[in-house]
Amino acid sequence: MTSQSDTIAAIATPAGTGGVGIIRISGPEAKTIAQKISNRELSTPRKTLFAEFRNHDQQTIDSGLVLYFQAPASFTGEDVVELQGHGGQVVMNMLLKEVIALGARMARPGEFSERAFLNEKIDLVQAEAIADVIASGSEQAVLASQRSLQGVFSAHINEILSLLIETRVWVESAIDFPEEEIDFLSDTRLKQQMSALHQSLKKTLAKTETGVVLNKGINIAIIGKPNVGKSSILNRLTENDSAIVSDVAGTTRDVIKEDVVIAGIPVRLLDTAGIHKTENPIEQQGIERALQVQQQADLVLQVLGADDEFESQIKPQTNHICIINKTDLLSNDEADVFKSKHANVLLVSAKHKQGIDLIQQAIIDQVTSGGLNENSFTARQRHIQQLKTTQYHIDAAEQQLQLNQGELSAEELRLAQQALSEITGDFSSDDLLGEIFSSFCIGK
Ligand SMILES: Nc1nc2c(ncn2[C@@H]2O[C@H](COP(=O)(O)OP(=O)(O)O)[C@@H](O)[C@H]2O)c(=O)[nH]1
Ligand SMILES: [Mg+2]
Repeated sequence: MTSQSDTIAAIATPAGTGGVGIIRISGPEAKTIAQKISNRELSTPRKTLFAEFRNHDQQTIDSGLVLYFQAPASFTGEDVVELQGHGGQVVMNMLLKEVIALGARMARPGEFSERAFLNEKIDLVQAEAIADVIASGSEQAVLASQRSLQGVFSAHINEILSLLIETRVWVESAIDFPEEEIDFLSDTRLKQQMSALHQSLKKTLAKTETGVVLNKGINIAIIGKPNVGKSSILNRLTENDSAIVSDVAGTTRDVIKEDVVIAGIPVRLLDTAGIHKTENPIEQQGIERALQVQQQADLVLQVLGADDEFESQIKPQTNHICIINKTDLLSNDEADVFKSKHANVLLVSAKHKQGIDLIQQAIIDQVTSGGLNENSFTARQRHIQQLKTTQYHIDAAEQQLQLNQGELSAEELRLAQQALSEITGDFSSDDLLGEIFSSFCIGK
């Protein structure tokens, strides 16, 4: 970790041209540097001043607003100044060069957020949420990442953490007072506590999994034989004619990618070549790609045609949604009989726009536990891993408790707490922090 006694600066607005460009400076020299450049006294924090920004030769480089936040009441917890000038690459770079010449150094990606974390303005989950807000792929993802930023996800973690600490204290005191150990450890209240911990963890894990889906989005592959209507289904889901639909088998060869938002979840749909035996080398390549896409997808829409021997082809698989298309070719009786036998298979007619809502609902059901709501937050794969490790150690602690092994149980609980604390960053290595913040953009 670098020392925080230096002053960092970066262009906080995106590269390119725009009406306004912002340079952000944070650290002990921020105020002095900004005063020199603007030739203004920054005596009142949060007061907006208009100023000319001058270089060392007193030439005017730009003009704009100066905004000063006094430590600790700033984003980073340090003195922060924003110079808001004109949004041109060259003028911004000239201004930044001047700031650097006056004693600041270029900020690394994510360094402002990292300082906010190190100064305990935000926890690690909140810092990650800042990057997630910026990268959000749907309106729901924006709202959910704002909730993470406001601490909704952290509150879930802290709740489990306090349950866990309570349990630890309980078990540790049983070890410290061995004459009472038997009673302590076999106490039904301790068992209840353990089960409350389990429940709480399980609930949070499910919500976190939904949070990752919202954050990262999902890939869905549309797979099936030629001519069953895969491309037609893609077009219905995207509500435009992205893929060529034709009664000529083998029309789709390349993988067609379309991004849509389904009930708030950013989805990448992948339409593929129909899978069958063929001598055509181009089609063969397409089929190979289709199989690859199928393997890598988070979810597969397995499409069968109602004009084919479809019933024998239904093979329930995890992460698969089975769809019978062209059901306009079935009689009502045929459809009813089929439905009574296969409740989980969707009957659809892409041609008549029927059942598309069923596909959307099935997707949501598969990837979220109970859909999205106003409590959903965003999360990352890292959080799921830590929660699973926590769960593993709590399971082990429970087993040791059943064997009356107080010390081993206490050790497992300690490891569980450590794993959980890595989520919010109460306990974290420099490596982890480096990995997280280096993926941020510059100036954030
Ligand atoms: N009757 C009927 N025909 C359909 C339906 N969906 C697609 N088709 C037709 O089936 C043929 C193949 O469709 P396409 O989407 O290209 O299938 P793909 O090869 O699986 O991508 C086209 O002639 C479509 O018009 C449907 O729901 N009902
Ligand atoms: Mg096709």
